[in-house]
Amino acid sequence: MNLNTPFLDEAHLQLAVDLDAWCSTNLPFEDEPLGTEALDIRCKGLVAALGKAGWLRYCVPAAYGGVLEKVDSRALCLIRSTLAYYAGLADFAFAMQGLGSGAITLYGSEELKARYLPRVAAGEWIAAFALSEPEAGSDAAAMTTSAAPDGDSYVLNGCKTWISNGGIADFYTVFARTEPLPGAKGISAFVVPAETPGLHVTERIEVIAPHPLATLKFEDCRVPADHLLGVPGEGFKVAMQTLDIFRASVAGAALGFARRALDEALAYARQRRMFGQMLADFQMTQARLADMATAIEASTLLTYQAAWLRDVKGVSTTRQAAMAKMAATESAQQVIDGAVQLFGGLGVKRGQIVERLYREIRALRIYEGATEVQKLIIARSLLKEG
Ligand code: COS
Repeated sequence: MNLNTPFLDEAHLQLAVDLDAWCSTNLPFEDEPLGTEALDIRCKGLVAALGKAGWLRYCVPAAYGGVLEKVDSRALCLIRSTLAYYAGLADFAFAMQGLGSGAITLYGSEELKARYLPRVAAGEWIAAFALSEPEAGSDAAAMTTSAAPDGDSYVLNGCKTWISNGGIADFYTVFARTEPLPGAKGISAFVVPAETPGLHVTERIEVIAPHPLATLKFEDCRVPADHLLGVPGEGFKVAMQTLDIFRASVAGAALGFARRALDEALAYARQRRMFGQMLADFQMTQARLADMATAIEASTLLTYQAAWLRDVKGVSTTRQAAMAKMAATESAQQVIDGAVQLFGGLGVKRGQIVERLYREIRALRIYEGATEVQKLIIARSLLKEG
């Protein structure tokens, strides 16, 4: 892995080496199709293992059990990249601890932070982020889930879907309307413990690269007012600011998948004989490998630049995170497709690493804001500036 960029310091490089060593012994290649129950067990096991090894401590600040004073965007990207290189489900388990607790780190009261973050860091409690609804995916502000104030609590009603960790989470960061205002206005954010009466998991969703995913229903689900994150009515910004951090980390994961595909393609091209020579001897192969490597390096720079701007410059990185997510996920799809093509028939055979990568990369171009949403974000930011 070429991490020779000005955006990473010595501690990051050491983190990458240490995590790589851990992954190579703790994350063996596993790809047998799992039913919902086995998948849940595998995922819970991964969260526990990542917690025990201390990697989840990068998801929270030092004051609440973390390694670093502030959550470091570059560390998140590096960790996701390394985990994704070995096992998509391990990357998923790590990412969701961060995304599901990110709004607590940013906006939680002292009590909420002290209660939730150390347990997230230890891998004891599983976190989830509940924003999307059946009629509010890309258009997140179209959500209709309501949270009506009632005494010292809020009563939630509505439906959330595509919720990662749905069914195994110990708590959900939920976005709901506290006032009947249009669009992004009037939305608030809450921490909702999974055992809260009125919160039901109504459907488990199966996808091409399986991970726990569910639809949730809220029926008169009463949440204490002190579970509010930030100011009532400002929840949309809470969601967007959380996504600003984790979109860059999606780019990190895409880099890991793409790097693995390139390594697999290189190894195969060196040992596959055809037409009296090695696959690697064909100029067409060489051109493909060159394109793959260059795409990865370009995306690496964009990704760590976005993370560095947040960590070091402390500026808003909405546009750069969108660019990094779009570029890294789109190019990783091309890189992995190229690797599958080099493998020929073997590339689509179940059990091959490149086949698994081909399924794993696809959702990254959709979740946490599809490529089309990232384009909107980038263009709006440019136009606003002009
Ligand atoms: N940081 C802080 N504030 C932000 C922000 C950000 N990154 N992005 C938007 N806002 C604020 C805006 O400044 C605006 O505030 P004001 O009304 O005070 O000016 C408000 O939020 C509404 O913003 P905007 O008008 O841009 O909202 P839109 O409804 O047009 O939606 C997109 C914007 C499309 C970018 C948003 O809906 C989105 O990100 N959709 C994808 C959702 C997603 O990622 N879902 C995946 C869930 S996790 S798998």
